[in-house]
Amino acid sequence: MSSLSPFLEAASGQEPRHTPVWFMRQAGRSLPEYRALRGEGSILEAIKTPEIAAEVTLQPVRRYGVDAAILFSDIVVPVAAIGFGIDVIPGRGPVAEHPFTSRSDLTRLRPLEVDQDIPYVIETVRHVAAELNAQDTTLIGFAGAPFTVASYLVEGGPSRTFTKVKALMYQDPELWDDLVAVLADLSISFLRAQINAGAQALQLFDSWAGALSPNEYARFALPATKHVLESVSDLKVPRILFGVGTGELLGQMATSGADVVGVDWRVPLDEATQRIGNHPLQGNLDPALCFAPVDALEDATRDILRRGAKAPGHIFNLGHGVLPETDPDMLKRVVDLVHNEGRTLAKEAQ
Ligand code: 1CP
Repeated sequence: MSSLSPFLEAASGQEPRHTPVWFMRQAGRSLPEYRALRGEGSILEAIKTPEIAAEVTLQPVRRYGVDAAILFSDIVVPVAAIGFGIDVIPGRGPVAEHPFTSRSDLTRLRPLEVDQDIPYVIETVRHVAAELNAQDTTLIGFAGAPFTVASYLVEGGPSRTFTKVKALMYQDPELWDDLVAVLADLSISFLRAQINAGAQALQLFDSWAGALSPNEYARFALPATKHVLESVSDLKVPRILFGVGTGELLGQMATSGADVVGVDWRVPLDEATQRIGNHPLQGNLDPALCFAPVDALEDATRDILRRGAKAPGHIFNLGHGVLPETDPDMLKRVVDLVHNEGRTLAKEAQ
């Protein structure tokens, strides 16, 4: 038997013992034990408390038996830690007190000094890695891709239209390039710190890349994303790149240096693998289907397992994060189905 976990087997294109599964945002508000532990207030405070952050990271592993834990953290942790002035408002998301508007704002973005700025992240990772070591569960570290982090800094908060970001890209492309270069360096330091402390895989979240056209993605987002992924290749851990609404970008994402490409629910995985080529895929159950009748949820899960078999490796996940109102029992059903039937359905479909 291989010494790799099922997650790492699938991520490296080997045949896993069972199809691995985890859920983006699995540690979040859908778990009563999370709400009980965390209470009110900014998530950034919880992240700064290693005992709480480690416990929250482990809660979904215990409840669901997922194959990976994702560190309880946020994509804005590095920019917050260097004092850009950003907080995460409950029910809303990251909000910047003074958004990034001009060249002088670059002075508010200094390099990350891991030991001084985020010692709590290192401590949390060490704690979780030690606990998971005895199991076959992989710890995933993560960071935001430069475009998606920039969108919060420039818009000042969550956005649907990305008007300020696009205005900046087109008005002052050199300033944009300088901004994403600084954010790339922050994400590189953040990822390296997590892997050095014991995380065994990494995911780069470019959640809002789907707001860009293929030309915009090629010009304004992909180069900095590539730089991040290539700068961590020496760490020899699987690198996952994920975004939402990226159907028309999947071919470019495959050239980013990512080992595994995350796919949202809009593109069936057999179609996605034609666009992506020879990479394991991660995805892609619509998180809203957890609110549908159980039969529909299970049929959709089986369909994804069959289509995922066309890729050189499949890590089951949702197509985006767990929605806060989700009934945890529905996710438990998905995990059990993927573990019990995943390999059989995949073999039948191959
Ligand atoms: O399982 C987990 O919950 C792991 C921890 C995790 C991760 C992977 C959190 C905690 N945040 C993230 C990444 C993150 N943060 C992303 C990429 C993933 C994705 O697309 O869902 C993004 C876009 C953010 C920014 C963010 N932070 C938002 C989205 C706002 C928007 O633009 O719509 C929100 C709501 C947050 C707050 C947050 N971060 C994490 C949690 C559990 C929460 C909820 C609030 C809380 O409990 O206080």
